[in-house]
Amino acid sequence: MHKTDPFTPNTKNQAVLSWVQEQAKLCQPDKIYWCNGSDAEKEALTAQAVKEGILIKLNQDKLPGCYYHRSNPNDVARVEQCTFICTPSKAEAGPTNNWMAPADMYKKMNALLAGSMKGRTMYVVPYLMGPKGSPLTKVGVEITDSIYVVLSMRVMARIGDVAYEHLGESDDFTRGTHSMLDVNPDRRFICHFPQDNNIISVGSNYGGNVLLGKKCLALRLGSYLGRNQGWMAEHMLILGVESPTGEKTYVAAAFPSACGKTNFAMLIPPAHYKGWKIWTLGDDIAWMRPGPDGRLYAINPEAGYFGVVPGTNSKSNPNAVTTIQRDTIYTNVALTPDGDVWWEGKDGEVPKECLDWKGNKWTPESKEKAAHPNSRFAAPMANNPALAPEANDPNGVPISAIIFGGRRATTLPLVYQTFNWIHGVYVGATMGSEMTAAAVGGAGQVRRDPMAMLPFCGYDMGEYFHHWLNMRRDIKVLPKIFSVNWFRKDKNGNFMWPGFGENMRVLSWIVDRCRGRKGALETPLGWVPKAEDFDLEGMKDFSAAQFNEVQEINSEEWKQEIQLQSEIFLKLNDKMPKELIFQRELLVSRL
Ligand code: GTP
Ligand code: SPV
Ligand code: MN
Repeated sequence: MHKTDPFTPNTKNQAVLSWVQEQAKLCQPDKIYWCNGSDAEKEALTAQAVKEGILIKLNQDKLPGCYYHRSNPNDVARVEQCTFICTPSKAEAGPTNNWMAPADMYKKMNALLAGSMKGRTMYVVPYLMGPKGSPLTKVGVEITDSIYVVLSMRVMARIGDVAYEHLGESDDFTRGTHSMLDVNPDRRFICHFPQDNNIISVGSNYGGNVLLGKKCLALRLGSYLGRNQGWMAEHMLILGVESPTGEKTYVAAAFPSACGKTNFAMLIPPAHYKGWKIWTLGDDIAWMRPGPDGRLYAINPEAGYFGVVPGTNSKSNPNAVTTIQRDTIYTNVALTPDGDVWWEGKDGEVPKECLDWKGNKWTPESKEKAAHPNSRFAAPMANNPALAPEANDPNGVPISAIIFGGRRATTLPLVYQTFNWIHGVYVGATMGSEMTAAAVGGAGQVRRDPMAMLPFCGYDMGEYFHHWLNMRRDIKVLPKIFSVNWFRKDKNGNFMWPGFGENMRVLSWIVDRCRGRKGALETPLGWVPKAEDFDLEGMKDFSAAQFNEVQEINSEEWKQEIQLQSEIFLKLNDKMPKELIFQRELLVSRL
């Protein structure tokens, strides 16, 4: 709808209008700003954010359209302890989620939100999760008092009038209310009300807690809706592998937070893969449903990347380096005197002096890191040189392989293929990973993170496993399921596998397996590549003997691993599908 000033509503949708009025009555903002997603709006809001000191304009010659943000130092990652699933019964949220009864949580949130936007502007951000015209696409409206959230949302989602057009007169949209309050960890809550299609987030201004289309809608509410409606919302990247003859194979992969999805989705193959090309569909979230031909089709509901910055360089991820050269919001990296950004693991020289992520003077002698380990970029996917043209296809792409991978220093080999769908679900359900800086607390500890969804499943995890098993009936052409581990270490604590672009070698074997082109060896875990089938060409520092080491299956370690899996079996006890209990027994007997 055409509008002349941002302070008059730009929609006639009654449900949106009355809900916004209700929230305004509660939060009492000075003004209500109705976002339409235009470029003029971006310019105006960016200028406002710079004026208020929320964003710092970076060197526009080096980084056109790029801005810098420092968060409150107490607010740098997701907060799982403060994340709640508010279903009528505790059982519905399950034993792996924090729970509070909806009425109690609404009461608590309303008390915190009351008058919270006095002296502030309330921004109304309509957005789409998914490409225009897709049957999976969802409409959300986020209310926020953070201009940083508005500007990040316009990178991460398709915002503005396009969402109101999709919504029409319907009241079927996800309501999301966000207020930073005073950014105090004691008043930080990320609350989901699946039955009401509602999200309330207070006390934070960090991505995963406040960009409500992302983890809150696309994963927590999405997984809940998907179970009821027969589709899947997953913490997965989506990529396409194109062969020299133009054959395309699509792969989805679930790795926990900060375990390599963005890097894998943007992979550039080693030099001798002439004519091979990897296309990025998505780097964090996949929505998947069975298509009319019985295959499993995936879309990426997002429109941008909210990626881990440290370690990004032209060796590890050249496509990301290009992607974040323009129109990017950097959060919690270091700032150099010439208005450039810096982080540990960046190309080029270490700056002699800069300001660290807290704004303090930093030199190479400093003990602390210049960039926070969970510093992030928000960049539009359109900047990615490897963006697949199909990324905007409303039908999505047919998935041939699903990969599960964690961060494991021991035990887990580089790659194996599961025997079938049920076995694959077991491998996903029991996967473990070392915790990372993407969530507050516990970094480095191995924990069970089923399908990389432990922090993101919006209902009982045991029911979620049942849903995975049930999907087998609706998907006629089942994707093959694989396990990978890029992070195995040797005795000296060094990664055994070079990773990054070299992961193409693993991907290439996976594609060949999906297309029935390569044989494999049966092991107790599953199918592994025969030595002669695994491409080591051109790897100067990696021998066939090293390949055997990184593939080693150590039965002592596996006995311990099965013990560790008890963590999830005991926690979910009566909800654990019997198929998975049997799979565990089968693994024990094979070992
Ligand atoms: P979220 O955005 O938190 O969901 O994370 P992500 O899964 O997209 O993780 P990302 O690709 O950003 O990688 C996070 C960290 O893993 C970075 O520090 C990378 O350098 C490291 N990493 C990624 N791929 C590899 C790899 O193949 N080998 C090794 N050793 N490290 C990797
Ligand atoms: C993750 O933690 O898995 C992320 C970053 O992708 S955030 O969006 O902050 O959750
Ligand atoms: Mn993620």
